Amino acid sequence: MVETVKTQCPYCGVGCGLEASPPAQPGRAVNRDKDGIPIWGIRGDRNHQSSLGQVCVKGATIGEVIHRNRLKHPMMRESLDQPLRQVSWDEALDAIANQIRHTLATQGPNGVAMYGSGQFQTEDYYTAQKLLKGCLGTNNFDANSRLCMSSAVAGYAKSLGSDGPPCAYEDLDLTDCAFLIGTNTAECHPIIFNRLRKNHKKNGQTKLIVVDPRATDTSKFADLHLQIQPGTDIDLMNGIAHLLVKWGKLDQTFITNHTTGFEQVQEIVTSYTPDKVAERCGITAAEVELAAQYWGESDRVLSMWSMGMNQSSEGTAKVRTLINLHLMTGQIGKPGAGPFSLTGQPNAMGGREAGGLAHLLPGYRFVANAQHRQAVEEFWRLPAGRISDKPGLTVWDMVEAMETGNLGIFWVAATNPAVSLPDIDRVKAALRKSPFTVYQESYFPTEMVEFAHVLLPASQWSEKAGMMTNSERRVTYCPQFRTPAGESRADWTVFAEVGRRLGFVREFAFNNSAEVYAEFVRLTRGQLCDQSGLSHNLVASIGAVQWPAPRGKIPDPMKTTRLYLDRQFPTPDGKARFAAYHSRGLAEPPDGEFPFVLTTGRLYGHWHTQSRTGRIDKIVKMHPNPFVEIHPKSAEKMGIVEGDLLEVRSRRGAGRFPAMITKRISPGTVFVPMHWGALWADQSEANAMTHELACPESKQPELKACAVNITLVAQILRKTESVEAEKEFVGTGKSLWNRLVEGLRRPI
Ligand SMILES: Nc1nc2c(c(=O)[nH]1)N[C@H]1C(S)=C(S)[C@@H](COP(=O)(O)OP(=O)(O)OC[C@H]3O[C@@H](n4cnc5c(=O)[nH]c(N)nc54)[C@H](O)[C@@H]3O)O[C@H]1N2
Ligand SMILES: Nc1nc2c(c(=O)[nH]1)N[C@H]1C(S)=C(S)[C@@H](COP(=O)(O)OP(=O)(O)OC[C@H]3O[C@@H](n4cnc5c(=O)[nH]c(N)nc54)[C@H](O)[C@@H]3O)O[C@H]1N2
Ligand code: SF4
Ligand SMILES: [Mo]
Repeated sequence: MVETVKTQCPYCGVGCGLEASPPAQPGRAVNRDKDGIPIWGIRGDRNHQSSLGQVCVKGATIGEVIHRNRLKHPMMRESLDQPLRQVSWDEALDAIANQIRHTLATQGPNGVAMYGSGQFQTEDYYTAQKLLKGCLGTNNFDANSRLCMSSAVAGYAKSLGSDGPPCAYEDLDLTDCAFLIGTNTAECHPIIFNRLRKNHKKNGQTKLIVVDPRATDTSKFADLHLQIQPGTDIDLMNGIAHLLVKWGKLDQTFITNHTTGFEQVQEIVTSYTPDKVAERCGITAAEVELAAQYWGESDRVLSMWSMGMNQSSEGTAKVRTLINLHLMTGQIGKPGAGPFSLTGQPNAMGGREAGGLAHLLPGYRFVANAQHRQAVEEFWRLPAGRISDKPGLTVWDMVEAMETGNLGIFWVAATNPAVSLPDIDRVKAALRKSPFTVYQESYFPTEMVEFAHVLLPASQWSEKAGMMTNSERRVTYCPQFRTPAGESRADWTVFAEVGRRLGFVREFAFNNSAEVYAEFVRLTRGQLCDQSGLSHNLVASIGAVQWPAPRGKIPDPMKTTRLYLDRQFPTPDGKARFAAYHSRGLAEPPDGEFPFVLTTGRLYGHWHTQSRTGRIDKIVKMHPNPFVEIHPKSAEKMGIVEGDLLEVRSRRGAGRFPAMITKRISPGTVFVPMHWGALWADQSEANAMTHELACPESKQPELKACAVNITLVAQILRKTESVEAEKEFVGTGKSLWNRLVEGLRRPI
């Protein structure tokens, strides 16, 4: 009899602990899905310190979808206009190894590129780094974290000396001022939000500030919602800094002993008077003052942020400006306080630890640092100089390299770039030019299938064993408890097998993922993200633990760790760095032709491109179709009523969405959710409109803002008309979405 197993939720970066129990339980009917197939039961793990038994709808329903619509066999084709044919693993792996050899011979190592994901386990990430950066000598490994956390990574590294969120979830209970900026925590990190709300409700003194151009389920509970214009975060934060300086609400001792560069910040913020800031941000001066007052008067300020900050052409500057506020008030390195990035994906943190971006190496090391390269080369027993000193291509560089014929192989795993990259029509055109694209995926179909020459079935969470690190640096062991679907294999085993076929037999002599992890942790020894004291066995037996977890000390899973309690930062002089920035505004501001700012983001039930959540009835019912949020004033001016079909057009492309008229959005802004790719709705892709312009420091694209115009393309029919129209579609086999769009609306 298989027992209940403990694991981590494979969706968001909260990293809730889950318990999975087998379909058959003594004394109970077998747990089955709607088609009668036995499924594992999922519930929260009360002993997991990150979530204490809580789960949201995504985690709770994961059991319903892990077996459905799976990609089961390798498939191949010579060109994209041919149908895919089923092939053996041998044939597929040989084809990949041959293409890599051919590319190395004709284009050199930089013709090889891999695009991975924060949904990898740490072992997948590590094996890929060793293959690309070590054995093949190219740093062309990037991950979807480029679209997600890279501004946070750059901001932490530049301001504090290293990546690594310093805080812990326990700080949610202890803070007396939570500053939530660019995060819809209630929908996207719900269990973190619940925990914060508990403190907020119980303790009347705790203040909750939300900075977001939209009113969201998060801002609903705020004591102060600053509904700023998109892209004005730096103005606001410099405005808060201005007042803190003016009011003398500074921690001078901290500034003097533990930081450098405060003078520049002090100078730059002098011009950020409340009136000026209020005007730029589209809020009132009193609101700016109140935010500064809450910040200045609180003993423990905890700021949290995600994509409204990171996905910006000045993402790193936003993050560093936020960290400035913490440094000037000494709000870091103590319980209940600190700058706390909320990680998007379940193991984007592990990815960063394993060096999973084009400029990183394992153990929070950098490609550009000669000592770091040498340490990793020696560890991997590679010849000196094998690791290139140049950062690899970021994912957008890879798109451009496909356009110019500079990639011989583009290898994609655990991400769906045919939906999630900006300027998606351009991306699709580039993918069509790629001579050889490998796509490693668990589900079938997804939008990316259309662009794959080789399709490899990936075992997913529950079918492979590995580690994931969540937002608070807690590492959870995720065991295998189900049989892999069809012929699917764990991602890391595929990378290792290709490595062996290319002659790197010693490098990839791993028998299982525990051995991969054991090797990886040795590379973290003495680094900030030290987890050399951890192993699969240890974490499986004692439960999830936070790093730092150095060798020689048995970590205590009940103990909370925080970074920088000693106020020593991992910079050469041990001090944190202030950074003074003026805002440069949006990369593509609205103008006469494109008068609205389009912002994009998430909904509570859906996960990204819907490969899983689009196949769960309960969630589809929750969020049945895409839409565009538009303010009543704008709608009225254009004669738009709720449900009308609108075309949202930017300089790059357009999509069509039913209007959702709401005061949640400000008049000059519209919002479209990112979840509907070509597979799930017709012409409703958020990324048809977005652009690739990115932060110069983090190379993270500004997915949160582009300029668009709006036209009315079809009016919603009155109720009686729509019932008739609905009848016409019965039995035509069209999707509910098509029926809605074609049947319930009259073209203009
Ligand atoms: N339900 C659900 N949860 C998820 C995910 C999911 O797909 N679905 N994905 C996970 C992942 S990978 C990520 S990265 C996180 C993302 O989590 P969040 O960042 O919380 O989610 P988003 O909806 O992308 O964006 C957050 C907010 O940024 C605001 N925003 C837009 N522009 C600006 C701006 O200029 N300034 C400010 N201050 N705010 C702005 C938007 O209005 C939006 O409400 O969620 C994770 N959790
Ligand atoms: N307009 C707009 N675009 C955005 C964003 C936005 O806010 N607005 N957000 C960006 C952000 S923050 C993110 S994180 C990205 C997310 O974008 P994507 O990474 O493209 O989204 P997912 O749908 O999560 O894709 C992950 C895929 O991996 C597959 N998969 C799951 N488990 C495994 C596994 O173990 N192995 C393999 N090989 N495959 C597996 C899933 O089935 C799924 O198809 O989108 C970005 N794009
Ligand atoms: S909050 Fe995130 S980690 Fe927790 S159950 Fe929901 S999706 Fe999973
Ligand atoms: Mo993300």
